[in-house]
Parts: sequence; structure tokens; C-alpha cells
Amino acid sequence: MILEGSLDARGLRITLVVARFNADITERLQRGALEALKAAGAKDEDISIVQVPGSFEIPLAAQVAASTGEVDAVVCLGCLIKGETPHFDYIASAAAHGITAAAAATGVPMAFGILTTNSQEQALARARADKTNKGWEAATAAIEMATMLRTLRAREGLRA
Ligand code: DLZ
Repeated sequence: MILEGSLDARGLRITLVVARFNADITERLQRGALEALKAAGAKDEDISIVQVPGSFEIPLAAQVAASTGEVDAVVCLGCLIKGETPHFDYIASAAAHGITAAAAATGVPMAFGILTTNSQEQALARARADKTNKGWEAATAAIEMATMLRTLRAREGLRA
């Protein structure tokens, strides 16, 4: 038996957690994510946007949003551009581990839409206004996970 999610976002409540650092890029990721959600049938009133200063702050906001019990998936959006110091590595690692831990702690799927690039040019190439936009991709992953988990939980509930 194969159990998989769908790309139907009707009825799903989704929170975007968006970092303001490198806002010129993260705004494009946000647009891409919103377009993916709308294209999949999500309603405006079911979508929330939480802004945080930088990618480092994303995990805590994602965990608190998910802890309300009123969110089916979280889409984490940020942009880390490598500089001359190891700051990039610390923030990227903290964000990735923090989001993983937040999803595990809450049971709410969290998509990783944080770019980690060597340059602004690379970041722009991943934030185009089409389906290659990483915000679009992250939102799509969130929908698939939320719908898959709904089915999985219903199935497990029948067994219990
Ligand atoms: C400090 C910092 C630096 C140097 N670079 C980035 C970045 O490329 N992308 C990003 O999202 N945030 C960056 N930040 C900010 C941190 O994520 C965080 O907001 C601050 O360290 C305050 O906790």
C-alpha cells in the first residue's frame, strides 16, 4: 500500500514564517509561496504570515505558531547569503536544526524554504516568479506533508 499526500490545499491552515533579513529575496519567496497555496486552493483566511528579523528567529516563531493547534503546516522562508565570517554556517545550522526540532516537537510539518547561497545572484535565481521559486517549492512540500499526515493519522486512529 502506498500512502501519499496530495497537492490540494483546500481547508488547510498554513502559516508562513518569513525572515526580513535580505527582504528583497524573502519577499519574492513569500510571493512564490502564496501563489502556490492559492493555486492549490488555499483560502486567504486560512493563511497567516508571521514576520521575524532573521532566519535565526524562524524556528521559535514556527514552533509557537504550530503549538496553537490551529495550523496544519508551516512554511519557513529566509535567505542566508554567505559572507566573510562563519556567521552564515551558525545561522544556517541553527535554523535547519531548530525547524527540524520544532516540527518533531509539535507534529506539525514545517517546510524548509531558507536559501543558503554564495551570492545575491544565486539567491535571485532561486526566487524567480515561476514554479522554480523556492518559496513555491516549500509551500508545495508543506501541502503534501499536511495532506499525507492527515491521511496517516486517520488511518492510525482507526487502528488504535
Ligand atoms: C546577523 C545575520 C547575518 C550576518 N546574516 C543573515 C543572513 O544572511 N540571513 C538571515 O536571515 N539573517 C542573517 N542575520 C540575522 C540573524 O538571522 C538574526 O536575525 C540575528 O543574529 C539576531 O538574532
